[in-house]
Amino acid sequence: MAVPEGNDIPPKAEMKSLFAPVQIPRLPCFQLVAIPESSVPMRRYPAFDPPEYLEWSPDAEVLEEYQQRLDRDPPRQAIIAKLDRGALEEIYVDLVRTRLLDIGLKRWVRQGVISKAWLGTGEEAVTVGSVSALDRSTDLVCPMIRNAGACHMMGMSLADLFRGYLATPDSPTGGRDLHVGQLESGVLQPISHMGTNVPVMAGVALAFRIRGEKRVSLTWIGDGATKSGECHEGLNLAATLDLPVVFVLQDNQVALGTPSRLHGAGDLGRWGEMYGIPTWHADGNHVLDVLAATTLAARQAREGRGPTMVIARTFRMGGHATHDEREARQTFPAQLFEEWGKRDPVGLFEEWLTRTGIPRRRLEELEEEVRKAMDEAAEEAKASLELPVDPDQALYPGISDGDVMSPIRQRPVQIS
Ligand SMILES: Cc1ncc(C[n+]2csc(CCOP(=O)(O)OP(=O)(O)O)c2C)c(N)n1
Ligand SMILES: [Mg+2]
Repeated sequence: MAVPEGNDIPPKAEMKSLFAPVQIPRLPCFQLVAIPESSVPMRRYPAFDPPEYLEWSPDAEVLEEYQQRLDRDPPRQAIIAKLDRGALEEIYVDLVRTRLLDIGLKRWVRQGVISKAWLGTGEEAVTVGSVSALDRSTDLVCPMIRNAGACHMMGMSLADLFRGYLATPDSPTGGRDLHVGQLESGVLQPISHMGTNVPVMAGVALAFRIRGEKRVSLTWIGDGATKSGECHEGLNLAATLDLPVVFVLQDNQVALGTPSRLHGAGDLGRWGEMYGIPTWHADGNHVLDVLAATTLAARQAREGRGPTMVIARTFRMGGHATHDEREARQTFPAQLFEEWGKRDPVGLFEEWLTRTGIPRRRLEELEEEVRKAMDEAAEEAKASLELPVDPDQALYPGISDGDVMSPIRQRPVQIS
């Protein structure tokens, strides 16, 4: 898709002032370098970004906390120290791609191409960090609405993700559902009902164990979803049977229009304990911290020592979906948006990378590549709108024949 003419996507502005120098202890693997005077921040999109991101510049205190988070924890630090430049750049690309997918969808909503989109702006690090910790050639994930990044990270095409929204006949679900997945890529298609994916992913983990495979399954659970009966049942099952599954509790402090303090009592941070599930806490806006915590959690699950949990606290910077952004901003005090706005997971990681010596122009280059790929994928998906929809195609081949369900053994759902 061509970038729209006009002033909604301005050229990169020069950074007005560089932030105050911060004393950051050196990681063993990285040579910290002075930030070049000519550095420019990541491209911002005034028509689509949360207001707190528009004039984003790194906050010295937040940045220091970002570094110290790893320094305080030697096992996590060791995991991060092993990431080479290629791996770090890949994580950056995954973060930017996840952000730009949201922006592409939001643009479509504005243009009337689709009526609504469920986005994960501000929460990208939870998804990108946890998927980066997996063995993507064998493990299996079940993403929720804020985890679209998992789909492209596992290998689904961006065009297919756009097609999911367009419900075209060639979309991953044949146009039947915007919750998409692709088993060949290790992505189990979720269903909308909150909490139901927890017992399903416990079942997937049970299948891995019965087959004697060293694979893990992973799913994300929203703070709101923790209140569902299925979620409780699934966690209990996984814990009782010691299944190799990782649960990432994505606590964005809100469920639809209800802040978490109103939808639950007690300390969500101790939630895993209730089931006897070992838990790692992570800063949900810190992609490396989530990556390191999930690596430790997945390692333990893969060793056959039962399910594990990562609790990642973050904040939803937008609405539940594009339709309620205004209400969402009224749900919490403006100050909270300001505080979490300073913790833009993409901006913070970009700053961290430049301090490890990756030139900012390299990051710009990567961002530009992602932006182009995103535009092309959106265009490619739109071309699928030309495909005729077969009126009989409302049936899942192999799942149902007319309105009669096929016997379970004839259904095509197979995890290879
Ligand atoms: C069983 C069930 N009840 C209600 C809904 C409607 N619903 C969709 S998302 C959502 C809130 C989810 O909150 P949370 O689990 O915190 O995830 P988040 O949207 O914050 O990522 C609700 C109530 C649903 N999908 N399923
Ligand atoms: Mg939530």
